[in-house]
Amino acid sequence: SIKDTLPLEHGAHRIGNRTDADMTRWRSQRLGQFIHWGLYAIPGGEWKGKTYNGAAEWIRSWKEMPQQEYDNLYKQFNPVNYRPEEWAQQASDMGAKYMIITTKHHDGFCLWPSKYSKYTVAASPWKKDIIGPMVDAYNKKGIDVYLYFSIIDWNQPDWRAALKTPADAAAYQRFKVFVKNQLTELLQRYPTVKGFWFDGTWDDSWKNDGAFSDELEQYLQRLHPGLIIGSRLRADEKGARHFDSNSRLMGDYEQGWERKLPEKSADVHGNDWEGVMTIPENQWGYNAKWTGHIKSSNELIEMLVKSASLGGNFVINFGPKSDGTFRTEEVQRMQEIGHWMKINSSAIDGGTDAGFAKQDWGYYIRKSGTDSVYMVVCNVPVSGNLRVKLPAQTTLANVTSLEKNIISGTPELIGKNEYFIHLDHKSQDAPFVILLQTSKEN
Ligand code: JFZ
Repeated sequence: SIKDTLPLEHGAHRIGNRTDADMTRWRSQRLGQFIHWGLYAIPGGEWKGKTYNGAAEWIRSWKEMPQQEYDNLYKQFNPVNYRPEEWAQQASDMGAKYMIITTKHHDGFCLWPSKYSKYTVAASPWKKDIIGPMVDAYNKKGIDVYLYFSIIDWNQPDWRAALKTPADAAAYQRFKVFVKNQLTELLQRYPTVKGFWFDGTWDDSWKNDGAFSDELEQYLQRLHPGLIIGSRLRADEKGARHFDSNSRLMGDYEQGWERKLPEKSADVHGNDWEGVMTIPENQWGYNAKWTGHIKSSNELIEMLVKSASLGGNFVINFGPKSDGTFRTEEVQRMQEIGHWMKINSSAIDGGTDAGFAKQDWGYYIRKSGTDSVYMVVCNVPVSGNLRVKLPAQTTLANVTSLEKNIISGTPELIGKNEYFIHLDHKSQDAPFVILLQTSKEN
């Protein structure tokens, strides 16, 4: 419920979604790859034979892990099997159109040789930049790169979660200059990047400084026109995050969908949005022991489909090992999703909400701006009859399946604007797609 009652200096600066070419491109991409890679891949959720139960990239905050020992892990960072061209090939084969890489997670370790920090790859045995070759390799495959950047920085003495004293305020002032310097440096070093994926913005120090997040966002977008920044960077002057105190989205898309997805169209208020998803329950960085439920490729495909059907992007996270290779479970999912995308990606690319009444068999996805509506069938009814109810004044011009031998005969008219599509083969091992060409009745 948008109420424009409060005058805000640092609230949303735009009503509705961006319509420029960069954002239109982002909106058409729909499938992304997230990569969490850093020093946390070295312990991989274990320290001195003990297993950490939290997310692997948070192991530094575990009481069993001496922080000094964690901070010295940079002396072991040496991913001798890092092949960015292979990463990019795998991502491309999966069907990812963009990727997000952790340039710096909460621990502060920089995967690029930042001139503003000593705590970088340059000080590690690896010595070399990780980010530059990655950006080049992915771009060569036509994949856009976004830079994850944590505002929380456990390595910077000036970083504060809260400002309790004038000394804290002075330190944080210096920290903000440092943040701005690092972000400027990243854009200067990697000019082809399409945006930043900010994180670690929930502390009081940050959210009580809406003016700074506002100025920073505007500064970055002046420096790099078209740059895409999600809502997680921002707070307004009253400390409201993502949405300002008048309930308007700040930033370019809603960035709060984290290991959960919207259920229905009303949940996203017409805003651009992106969901980020882990394969296990809650592990972003590499954890040697995955426990709990591990999502299958079909589950991830269904989430991708659901996201596209609700006008959002879906980003699957991977946590490479410290040597620079991916665990087999992740490789397998990339390949299986890629296999599915090779047949069905036309249902995903440029997909958006079709505006049709939801049916139990799955999801409708409209190719944005067209009369093509894809039915992605995830739950096959035992009757073999897929119910399709068209909106008023719409007729069915053509029905085809993307894979052969799925539909039997022609659709059966069973009521006004309502059909059964009969299936030939009821048993399927993955979601399958039927394309409806619709037209408006005169
Ligand atoms: C953050 C990080 O702490 C985590 O390590 C990972 O990088 C993830 C992508 O982002 O974790 C969050 C941030 C926000 C929410 C949950 C976890 N949230 O809004 O629910």
